[in-house]
Amino acid sequence: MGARRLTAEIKRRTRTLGFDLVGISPAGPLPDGQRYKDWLSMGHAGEMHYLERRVERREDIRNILPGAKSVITCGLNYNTDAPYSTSCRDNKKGWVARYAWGDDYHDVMDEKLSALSDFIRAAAPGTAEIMRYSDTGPVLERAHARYGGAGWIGKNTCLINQETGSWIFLGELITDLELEYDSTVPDRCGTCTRCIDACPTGALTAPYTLDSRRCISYLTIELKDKIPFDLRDGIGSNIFGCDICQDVCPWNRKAPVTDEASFQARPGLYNPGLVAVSSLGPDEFRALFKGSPVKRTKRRGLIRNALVAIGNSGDADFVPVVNECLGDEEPLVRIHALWALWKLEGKGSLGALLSVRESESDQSVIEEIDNILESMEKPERLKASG
Ligand code: B12
Ligand code: SF4
Ligand code: SF4
Repeated sequence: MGARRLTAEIKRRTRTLGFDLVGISPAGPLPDGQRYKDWLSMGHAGEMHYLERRVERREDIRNILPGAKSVITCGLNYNTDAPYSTSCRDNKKGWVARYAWGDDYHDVMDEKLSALSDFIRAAAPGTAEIMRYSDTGPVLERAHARYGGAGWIGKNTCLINQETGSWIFLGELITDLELEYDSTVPDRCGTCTRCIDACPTGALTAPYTLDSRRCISYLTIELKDKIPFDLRDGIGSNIFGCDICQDVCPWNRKAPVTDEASFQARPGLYNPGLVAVSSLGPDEFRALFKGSPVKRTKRRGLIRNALVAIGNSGDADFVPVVNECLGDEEPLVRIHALWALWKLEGKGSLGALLSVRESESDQSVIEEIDNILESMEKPERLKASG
């Protein structure tokens, strides 16, 4: 089969498999490699040290598959018809990012990419190699998607497609097959800066530049340790990931809704109650998040995040659940419970803080108390704590 016919057949198959986007680009050195290295050297990857490894593979995909000729990028819509985070204002609830409401996309994407790979092998019997990735390897997925014409990179750094918006997962097949290639599409951000203006932690430090160390998605999912003191206020009610810079994007205003059943919100994951999340025991956590992206934070990380949201709620009804968390076996939970208590009660929390300081043996928790006590001395911090 010739390259033209094979390309058409592959694209047709991506549609029947349920993919919403497809774009094919030639394998080879990416002009974006330098951008990537600059990003790393600015420290923007934070603690995600795996991003510093195998840079040469990200720069040129042929270092993953020698002899690769084509990258077939596939996109899968995960948007549902539930309202955006920017319209949910109930301070008793936390926000889980849209991408994490249903089943883990890595599994869903892998199944479809594997089926596409089987199809290509059958259609082109001489094909030696096909490799597949979806957030599972050293591949600059957005860059390949852009070169395959699947969309442009927005100022929020997401891949945006004119028809489908940016609620799209990416995955790709790398193959030694020669195919017909798509052209890039123009950047349609224009003069808009909504995402930059709306980011509550200033993570979009410039158009097209994201500093992970300030991004709520990083702070609530990737960061395993305590959340930096001064960034907690900006996290608002986000307890797993963040959708704000996509919620405000005009290209998502009319984003189509997916018919992928596995991305529909599981019960309890759309805008969950903060009391319920902070009270999860280890077994409940495991059962609720089996096969869900949320399991990545582990129980202690999710409760850490919920306590930050509670601290930001300004709602004293949460004090009993915060007090429960002060007795949690995980120091990470105790640290953020102390902070939440301070945020909810201001100077009224002083007695509790001092009494915990007497009995606490974990150094990181003691440090947190000292930080809070120091902040109490500063009137501007006190004001912020309500
Ligand atoms: C590390 C990582 C993160 C980090 C850093 C994100 C970032 N913006 O760099 C954190 C934890 C913050 C994160 C957050 C999210 N992530 Co993430 N993440 C990744 C991961 C693993 C690597 C990305 C990376 O290498 N970043 C470093 C930067 C420098 O690279 P880059 O963003 O890919 O940009 C390159 C090109 O796009 C190009 N480029 C960038 N800007 C421009 C501008 C111009 C003009 C040009 C010409 C080129 C260009 O050059 C860059 C360097 O080569 C990818 C999977 C993968 N393997 O690619 C998923 C991925 C990017 N994440 C994804 C998702 C869904 C998210 C979240 C929406 C999840 C959430 N709701 O919380 C947020 C979105 C936050 C945001 N605004 O980006 C999707 C994005 C899909 C899409 N439509 O864009 C990916 C592709 C996973 C997937 N397979 O679907 N993520
Ligand atoms: S995901 Fe949230 S914190 Fe991260 S850049 Fe977008 S708006 Fe900012
Ligand atoms: S909000 Fe505006 S600037 Fe940001 S990605 Fe969307 S169109 Fe581009």
